[in-house]
Amino acid sequence: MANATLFRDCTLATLHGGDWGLIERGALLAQDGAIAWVGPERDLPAGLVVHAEQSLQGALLTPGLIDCHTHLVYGGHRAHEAELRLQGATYEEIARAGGGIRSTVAATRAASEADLLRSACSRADALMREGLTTIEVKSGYGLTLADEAKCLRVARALGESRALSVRTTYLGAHALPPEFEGRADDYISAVCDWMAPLHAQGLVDAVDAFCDTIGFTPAQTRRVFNAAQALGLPAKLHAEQLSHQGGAELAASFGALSCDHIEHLSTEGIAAMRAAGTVGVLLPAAWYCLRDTTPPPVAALRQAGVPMAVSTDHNPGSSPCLSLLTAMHMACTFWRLTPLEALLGTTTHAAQALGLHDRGTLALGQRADLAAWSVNHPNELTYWLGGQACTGRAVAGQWLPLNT
Ligand code: DI6
Ligand code: FE
Repeated sequence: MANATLFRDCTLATLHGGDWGLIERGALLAQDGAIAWVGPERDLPAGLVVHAEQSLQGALLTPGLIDCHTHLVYGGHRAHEAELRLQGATYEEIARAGGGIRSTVAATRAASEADLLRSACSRADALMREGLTTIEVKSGYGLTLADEAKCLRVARALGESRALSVRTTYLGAHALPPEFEGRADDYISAVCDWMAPLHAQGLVDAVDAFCDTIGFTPAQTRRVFNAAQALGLPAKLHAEQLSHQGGAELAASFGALSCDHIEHLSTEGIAAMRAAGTVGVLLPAAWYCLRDTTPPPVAALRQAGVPMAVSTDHNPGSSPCLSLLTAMHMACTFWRLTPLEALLGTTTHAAQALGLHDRGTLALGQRADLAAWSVNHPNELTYWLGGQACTGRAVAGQWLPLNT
């Protein structure tokens, strides 16, 4: 059945052409889930078929926000490790002592699918209160075929239980599970073997790996990417987070959608990403929580024209962050992104980092995924720190007001 909702009485930030694309007193028609008309209200063509009207009461309307890098599905939490870090222990020391990712792996394996879904839904709810309409969710805390499948099924179920698009990423190469101690190459063989059955179950949209000193080597990462390529799955990479490994060049050589973290990215890595059209995903909340001091080379990325996305990296270890607006604020405050770059980083460029071409701007034919905000100008989205600026979302044209 045809369905057309006219959103009116709003200021639009269309992000057209990579700019704010502001339209005062704007209107937007969502028809059958997509944007069928957008522009100043006074230019609305006569005779438009409209089934429902939604006054946004002067709100700012942006594309719905996209969190393009999260580890949302896991059991337990690691508040005790955060406390150890406050006393001086480093993330790497905790990981090497058997804590870190491995402790979450144990809790995730022990958790039921229902429990994992419950906790993931409550985290997603927090993100959706800030205008989130699309989220990427990585596996990587199961590390057996059955447990990776379980986590990816939970991610898919999240998309069924909430008005939210979910993209899944297989991150089997996240950490070495205890049963493979001393046999990292064997584990990578298993990670590659599991990929086809997971993909056959419709559980995998992209493949990621953690290429770092406490993760896997570039050679091991290459094996994972070769397996992904053979299945036609796009690559993403946790690259150059704690050290420089040349992971960015490797990922770019596979045409990766994104390289994420990239604090220790080299000039060669930037050039390779630029040539491959790979997005640089900035994760300031992880950097902040780990009290890191090496910032990603934002000015060089900007100068090279590498698109930058911004994400929470939500995970129980390095980034228990449930606020994409806070991550955007941090990207501006710590790394001097402009407020426009931060918003592009959670809309247009975040969509690109997920290989999605149907969202991220307010343009004809795009999905009508929208966020409404009680602010006058989009630069306020990275100005306020906390508060409740989001007044509602629309997902595929369906208006979902926030009851504050
Ligand atoms: N980098 C990260 O930021 C997360 N994983 C990774 O490879 C952290 C995961 C964790 O500490 O649980
Ligand atoms: Fe991560």
